[in-house]
Formats: sequence, structure tokens, C-alpha cells
Amino acid sequence: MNARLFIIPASHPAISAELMLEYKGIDYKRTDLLPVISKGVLKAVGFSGVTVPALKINGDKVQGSRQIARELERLQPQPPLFPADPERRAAVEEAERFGDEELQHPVRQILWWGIKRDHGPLRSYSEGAKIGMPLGLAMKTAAPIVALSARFNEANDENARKSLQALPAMLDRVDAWIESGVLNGEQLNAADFQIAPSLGLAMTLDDLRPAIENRPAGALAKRLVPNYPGQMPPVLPAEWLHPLAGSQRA
Ligand SMILES: N[C@@H](CCC(=O)N[C@@H](CS)C(=O)NCC(=O)O)C(=O)O
Repeated sequence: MNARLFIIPASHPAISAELMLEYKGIDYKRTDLLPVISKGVLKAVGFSGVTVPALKINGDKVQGSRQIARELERLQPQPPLFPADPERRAAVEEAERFGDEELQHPVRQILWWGIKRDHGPLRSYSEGAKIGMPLGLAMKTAAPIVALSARFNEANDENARKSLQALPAMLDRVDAWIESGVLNGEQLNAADFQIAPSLGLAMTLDDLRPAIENRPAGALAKRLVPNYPGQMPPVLPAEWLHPLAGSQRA
């Protein structure tokens, strides 16, 4: 198979796509893009949307982590990303939908809020990426990219705070899916690959890691993305973190 994946370093849905390609044993080449600039590049190479992950595979273009999951399953059914049993498949698809539509964006908004506040950690999220220029230089010119990304993702105070308030209930849902065997079973599935990177990215924030790492959701992230790139020292106002205080389950 001839596959090229377009990503932004440390993008959680892009890591979902990488994990699924690896799980399927499909060799691929990777093009690393800077946020914002990625939109123009994706258009230039013929994608209709402006987000990563974007995959060119055997001449076709597939965009979006869930669409990529289905295309990989179609092209190479083994090992499967979805259970054969219809009821179990429906449960996996619901967890996958939740990961994409409900969990991904709040984590993205919290991250960009933090990077907007302190550009310093940005470099750690790009470590090892090949963005076509030295990392040091890219970081010196990062201010407009950070400002635009924060604006594009509506990572303002109100939304960052709302995202933090929503996190405990979302972690409970992930734990419940793990306890009922929908997630983190012996046989991994598309929902595991969708959700674990969002948890992994959240755990790169020193402010959030304690609320996640010791619960089932944290175990899922450690299993699938033990070395998630990036690290952000404490940056969120203590008062905003109150909703997470009770969610450090052992
Ligand atoms: N829900 C979509 C989200 C894709 C998405 O929003 N990706 C972000 C990176 S995490 C992106 O490409 N943003 C454009 C930018 O940062 O300029 C998916 O799972 O594919």
C-alpha cells in the first residue's frame, strides 16, 4: 500500500491515525506540518478539508480520524478495528464518536489556552518532528501561529474553564467503558485508538495528569501512548482546577 499521512506534531487525532496504521501493519510516510500553515498545505495537495489527520492512500484522500479508521478497515480488515458482533460494534462506535465529538476539542482548547499563556512548552510538543526548518527558528516565529491557533480553536478563558468543568464527567464515562469491556480490552479497537491520544495529550499537562494517571482512563493512555510528546508545567489558575480535585481515583 502506498500511504502518506499529514499530521501536526502532537495532534491527538493525528496520533490516533498513526496508531491505527501501525496496528494494521501498514507502512506509511509522514508529512509534519505546523498548525495554521497546515491548512494551506492540505488545500494545496488536494484535500477538501483543512484539518489533520489527512491520509493519501493508494491515490485516495481520506480526512478525519473516524473516516480514516473506516478506510483502513475496508482496505485491510485484519486485525479488525471494530468488533464483528453488531451490539459490541455499536458500543465501540458510540465510544469512538464520544472521543471524536466530545473529548477531543475540550482537551485541544485547554492545551492552546496553556500555550497562549506560556509559549515555552510549545517546543516540547514538536520534539522529533520534521517541520522543514530548525525547531529553534520555528519557535522564534511561533507567536502568530499560537495566537491564530488559540483563536481558531476558541481557546479563551470561558471555554478553557468550561472544558475543565466537563472533564471529570468525561473521565467517568471512559472509566465506565473500560469497566464494561468496551475499551482497553485484550483486543484493541477504533475507540481505544480514538480516545487514548486525547487522554495522553491531557496528561502532558502537569495540571491535569494527577487527575487522570491513577484511574482506568490513565491506564489506557499509558498502554497506547506511553511517550506522548510534550510537557506543560502548571499554568492553569488553581481555581479553575477545583472541578478536577475529586476525580483522582485510585
Ligand atoms: N475531529 C477531527 C478533528 C481534526 C482537527 O481538528 N485537527 C486539528 C489538530 S488536533 C487541526 O488540524 N487543526 C488545524 C490547525 O491547527 O491549524 C478528527 O478527529 O479528525
